[in-house]
Amino acid sequence: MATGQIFSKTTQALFYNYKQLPIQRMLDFDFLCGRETPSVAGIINPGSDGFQKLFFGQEEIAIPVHPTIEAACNAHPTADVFINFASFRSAAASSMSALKQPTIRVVAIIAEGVPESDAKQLISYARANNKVIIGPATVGGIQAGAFKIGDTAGTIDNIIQCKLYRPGSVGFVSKSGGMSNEMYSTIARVTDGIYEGIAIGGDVFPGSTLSDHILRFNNIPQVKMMVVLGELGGKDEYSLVEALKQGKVQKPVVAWVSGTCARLFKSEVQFGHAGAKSGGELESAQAKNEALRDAGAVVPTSYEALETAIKETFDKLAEDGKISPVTEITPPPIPEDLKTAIKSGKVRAPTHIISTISDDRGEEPCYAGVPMSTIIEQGYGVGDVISLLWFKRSLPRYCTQFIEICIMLCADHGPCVSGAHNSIVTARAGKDLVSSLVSGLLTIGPRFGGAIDDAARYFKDAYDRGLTPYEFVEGMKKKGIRVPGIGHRIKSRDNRDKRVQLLQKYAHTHFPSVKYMEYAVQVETYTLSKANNLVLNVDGAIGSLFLDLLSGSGMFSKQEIDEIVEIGYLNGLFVLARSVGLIGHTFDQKRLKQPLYRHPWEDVLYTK
Ligand code: Q5B
Repeated sequence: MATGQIFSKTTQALFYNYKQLPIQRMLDFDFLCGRETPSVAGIINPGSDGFQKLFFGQEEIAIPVHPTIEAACNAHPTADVFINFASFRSAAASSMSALKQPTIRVVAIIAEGVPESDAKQLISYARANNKVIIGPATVGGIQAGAFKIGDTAGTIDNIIQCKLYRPGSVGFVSKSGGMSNEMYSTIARVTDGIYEGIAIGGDVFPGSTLSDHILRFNNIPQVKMMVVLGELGGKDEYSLVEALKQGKVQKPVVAWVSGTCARLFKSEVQFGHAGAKSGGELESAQAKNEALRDAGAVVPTSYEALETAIKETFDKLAEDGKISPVTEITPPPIPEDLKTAIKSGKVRAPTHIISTISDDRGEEPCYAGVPMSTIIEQGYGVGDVISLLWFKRSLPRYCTQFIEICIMLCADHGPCVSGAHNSIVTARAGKDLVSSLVSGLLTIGPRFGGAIDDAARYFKDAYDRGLTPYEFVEGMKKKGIRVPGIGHRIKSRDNRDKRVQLLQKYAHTHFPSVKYMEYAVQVETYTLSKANNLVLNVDGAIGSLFLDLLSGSGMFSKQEIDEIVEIGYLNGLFVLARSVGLIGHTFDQKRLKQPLYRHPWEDVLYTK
């Protein structure tokens, strides 16, 4: 393993797997320390590229995202730390690939549960190539005032409290990441603070060991003393014992191996880390503490006494003039995220969207206040869902059934109508489902399927004003407007539209009143006297009957009915229904592998 410093105030890292929070925490730490460049040079998000927006102080910065480790290393040749947030399944492969990059010097592996055989391969490759691994199963490490890995040291408040924004004189190494947070606080209380802190991780085979880091700290002039927090299980601490005995460590070492309570258990105990289990006597916390003490480390009699031992060691160094006083600085405040500030009630911000029909923030989505489980458990149908999302209320069953009938009757009307034709031509041009569907939907308008709203508007106006069918139709003619809802290309007096008859029959049976529909039939009687195909068509039947539904159900005020007609809700029924058919036609053409459509010349009148 390399000796001395592994990080500095200009160190930059590549971050593997996009995790917004730890990256933002690194950048916040950078800002706190007064770094000029962000410590994250690039993000590797396998398979995707682009940029990710994050904050550097108050400014937003765009950090490049790369699809592969190689691409990231090529783009950022000075970034020499690889922070691996891959899952335990892919951590080994991605770490090996990073170690093989000539630009990468340090690899931090966060994942727990990396197979031991994989860890051994990584370790042997790193040692042979003079690279440093921190982890697996680690939170990472920190060089105070310079560089921090991921979530190390927790929140900004904790970092400020532990004075990690500026260097102190203590080198700290532990197995546990959680305990390292606790120790940063302890060390800040009784010394001038941390110079560098590393959590090597709790696995049986850590990428770098306690003694690796102690020997490294020994070579860093700014580190004046070292603190080690080991734990029961394994023999890692004995390599430190050896180094101490061989006089390889010249600076004071305060050490404690936790897990002395294991002896209170009758059988073997496994603590939180994979490596922390009470094995033979040699692996016990007591034996390791004893050995460290014998080798010359300052080892207290309990964890509680560790703080005093650190203090006494530090005070002695200070008395001996080996520690120069740290220049205290006031770190700049980190701007609070808007979300956090809103949550704490400190600020308020205007919203950009207002929505009243559905809410997905709770345990389950709600449509107009009705939870999804109620919709399913109480057997709601599509009509009920439409009634909740369009009309924001639960309509009586006869109304929602009418909506469902409209959807079923208008779902399709064969391949020759405008919409289906367009979808078919589009599908045969090789376009995708959405394009084919939309191409069909775009034909819906005043002549085809989109006459329901206008039918409702004109029939309502004429009926409410008490116009006779004659006055209404002739008035429309004078204005040059065809009566919406009247007329059909193939349906006629002698070839009635079955859909219209079915809708009328349903309404006669279930609706309290069908006054608008009866008026539309009177209009039809008049238009039929002019031409055979001027029948009440499906748009006209739905438009007039929906007026009856709205006014007869007692569920809508007069003002609400006017608004529904004015806004134009009712073409939505045809759009929704016909989408079913247009999708069907698209699938049909694709299933039949139909070639590109070309209209025959003989079907076109070429004229000048
Ligand atoms: N005349 C539907 O016309 C059609 C008149 C009229 C007064 C009228 C036409 C029309 C209003 C819009 C409407 C919905 C274009 C139709 C639908 C869904 C569908 C479709 C499918 C499905 C048909 C001949 C003479 C002229 C006209 C007069 C025509 N309509 N007068 N009021 N409404 N209707 N659309 O057959 O004196 O000779 O000049 O615009 O409600 O889209 O199945 O295909 O499910 O997919 O082409 O059912 O009625 O008749 O244009 O040759 O006119 O009748 O002024 O008189 P046609 P034209 P004149 S349902």
